[in-house]
Amino acid sequence: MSRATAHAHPNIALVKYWGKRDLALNLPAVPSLSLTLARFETETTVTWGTTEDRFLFNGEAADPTTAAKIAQFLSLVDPARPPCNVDTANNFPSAAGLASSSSGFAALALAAVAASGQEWSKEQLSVLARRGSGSACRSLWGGFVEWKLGKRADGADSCGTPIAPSHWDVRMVVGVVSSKKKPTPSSAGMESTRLTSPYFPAWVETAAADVELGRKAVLDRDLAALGEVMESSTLKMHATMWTGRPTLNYWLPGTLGCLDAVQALRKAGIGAWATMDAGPNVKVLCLPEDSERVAIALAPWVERTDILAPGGDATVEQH
Ligand code: 2P0
Repeated sequence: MSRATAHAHPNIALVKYWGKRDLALNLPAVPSLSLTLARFETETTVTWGTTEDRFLFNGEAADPTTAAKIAQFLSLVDPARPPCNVDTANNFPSAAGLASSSSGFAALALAAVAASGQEWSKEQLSVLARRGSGSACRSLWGGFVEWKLGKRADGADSCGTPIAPSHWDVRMVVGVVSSKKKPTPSSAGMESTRLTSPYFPAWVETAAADVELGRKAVLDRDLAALGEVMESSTLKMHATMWTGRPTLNYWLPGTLGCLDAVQALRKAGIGAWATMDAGPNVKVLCLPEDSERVAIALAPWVERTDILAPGGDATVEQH
């Protein structure tokens, strides 16, 4: 029996991932770019070689769907694996568009491979994390990370890669409009959008150029350029969701309230740009000195705000 514990932070996409070109391997239709966040994290302990599979999620037995997904994921680490225990917990709301699956599968990949006694490169771990959840491949690294589209049919080159050696000290102000579980899981929403939105081809066509703009903005530390491409990618993604059949809308009235507040801040000369994922919550990119003011502007529309700095790499220790 051997045991390892991993810690990973969630990431928020600045240029978004939405749509898959291969469902089984979880290969994306578009490249993407993200920021890993500090403070919010998943802690996962894997015990390799127990008497039966037992999976705990935030202290309770995982539901059957999650348990099946974890069991399958562990078998990717070793198809002849022994029974395992997994104990995973988040210090932030799960399944509310706050990217809990990104830190979840990054931590599970790291802990499972270490507990199994194997040594994999970070790229291999990122490819594994991607199989659990696409966005998880970006959470192996801190700061700004690109998820390459890749060319290979087996997906071995579709993984995260850090794009800036040192962090640029920006802030994400996370406004929790609702912490309820989202009604449509991302995978189902992506597939229905891909199959039915007439805007999906345009979404795919413009994604690489958006990642280019985003990468350049990060390297130049140009917040306005990064904020503009982030908002544009966000609105294009939601436009493809809305125009699918059936339509898919993750926003709530509070989401629009936050967007209005961000536009008012910009009119007042504050550099603030908004992004939303598969949920109603709004994350606002800004500089550290503006973050309190952004949080105050969001307050009428949200349950809570968190001001988050860029986070570091995922880590693991064997014990
Ligand atoms: C992203 N999202 O780039 C996009 C933007 C939500 C909107 O990745 O199906 O949990 O497991 O690959 O990664 C959320 O979806 O989806 C997501 P799967 P994932 O962050």
